[in-house]
Amino acid sequence: MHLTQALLGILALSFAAALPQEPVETETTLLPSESSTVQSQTSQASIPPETFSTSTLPPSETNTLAPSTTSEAISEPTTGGETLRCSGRTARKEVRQMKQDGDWDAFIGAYMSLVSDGTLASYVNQHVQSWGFAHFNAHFLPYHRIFLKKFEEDLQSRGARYLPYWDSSADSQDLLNSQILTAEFFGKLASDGTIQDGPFSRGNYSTPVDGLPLTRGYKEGDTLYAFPLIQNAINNPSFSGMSEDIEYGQHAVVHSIIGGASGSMSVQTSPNDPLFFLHHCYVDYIFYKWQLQNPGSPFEADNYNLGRMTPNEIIAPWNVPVRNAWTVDQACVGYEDPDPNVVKVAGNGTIRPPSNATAWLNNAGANKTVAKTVAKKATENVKKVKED
Ligand SMILES: [Cu+2]
Repeated sequence: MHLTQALLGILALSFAAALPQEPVETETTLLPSESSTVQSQTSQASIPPETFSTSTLPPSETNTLAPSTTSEAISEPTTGGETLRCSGRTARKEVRQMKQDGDWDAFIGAYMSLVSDGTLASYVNQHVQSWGFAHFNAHFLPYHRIFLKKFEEDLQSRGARYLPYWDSSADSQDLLNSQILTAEFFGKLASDGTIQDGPFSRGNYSTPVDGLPLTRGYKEGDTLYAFPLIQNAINNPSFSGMSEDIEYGQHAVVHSIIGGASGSMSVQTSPNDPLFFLHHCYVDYIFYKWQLQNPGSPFEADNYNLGRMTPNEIIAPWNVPVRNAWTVDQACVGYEDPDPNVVKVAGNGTIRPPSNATAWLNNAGANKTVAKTVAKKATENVKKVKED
C-alpha cells in the first residue's frame, strides 16, 4: 500500500514536471460538463431540439456498426463506462454555414465564457497530459472525438448550438485569401505573427494557459489537403491505414501551416488556438465519412505505432471507454456535408501537393519514416487525381 502511494506520488510529480506552469487539476475541475451545476444548466429548453435527418444518420449504420464492432480477437466485456449524452445533439455544420444560420454569435459567446472561467485552459492541459495516449497510435481518432464531444457539451451548456467544423480542404489552394482567416471569423495575420483583427486578435484574446497573444505562421504559397486527397484516405478500408494517413497527412499539415515553425497550433498546447477545435472537428468529420463508407468495419485493435487499442480502455479523464467513441451513434456525433454554395472551394479544381508538415510533426515527436511515406503518397495521389 505504501508502495502504491509512493508510485502515485511519483506519477503526480512527473505530471507536475511536464506542466510546470499549472498544477495537476482535480477531476472535478477537468470535468466541467459533468458537474451537477453545469448539468442542471444544460436543459433541453436551452438547446433547440434538432434531430438528424435520415440522410445524415442512416438507420442501417447503427445496426451494422454498433455491437458488431468488437471482433472475436478481443474478448473483453462490452458494457459499462460512460454512455455519451445524445439528448440535444445537433448535426455539426461548417462554420460558414453556422454564420449564415445565425448561430455564430452564440458560439463565440459560449467559447469566450469557457475561456474566462478557466474551462478552456483545462482542455489545453488535458491535451498535453494525454499526449502520448492520444497521438501517433490508433487512439488518435477516438480520443479526439471524445475530447470534442465533451467540449461541445460545455459550449452547449453556455448557449452554443454545436461545435462547427472548418472545411480546410475548401481553402486548401488559396489559404491566404480564406474567409476563415479574416476579422469575420478567426482573424487576419499581422506581420509579427499575432492576429490583427476579429474576436481572437491581440488585445481581445490571449491563450488560456499562458496568457500570451495567439500566434500563427502561414505564408504565401502554403497549401493544405484538397478534398480528393482526403477522399483517397477515406477509401482505405483499413482503419489504421486511414487513421495514419489522416493524422500524419491532412491533420498534421493544417497544424504545421497554420502554426508555422512555433505558433500556437504547432505545439502540444494547440487547443489554445480556437482553430484547433474546428480543425479537429473536420478531422472527426473525415472519420465519420470513413465510417459511413465502411459500415460494419470491426473494432480494429491494430495499431500503427505503439501497443494495441482495446475496447475497454478508458479515455481519461472521462470515464469513456474507447468502444463508446467507435461508432458515430455511440459517440452521438453527426455531420452535415458542407454546402458548396456557402463553402466555396478555392482554386477552380486545381490540386497542388500539400505543404510540408514538418513543424508540427517535429514538435510532436512523430515517426519521421512514417511522415515521409505519407508525404510521398500525397504527392503521388495528386498526380493520380489529376489523371482521373
Ligand atoms: Cu491532439
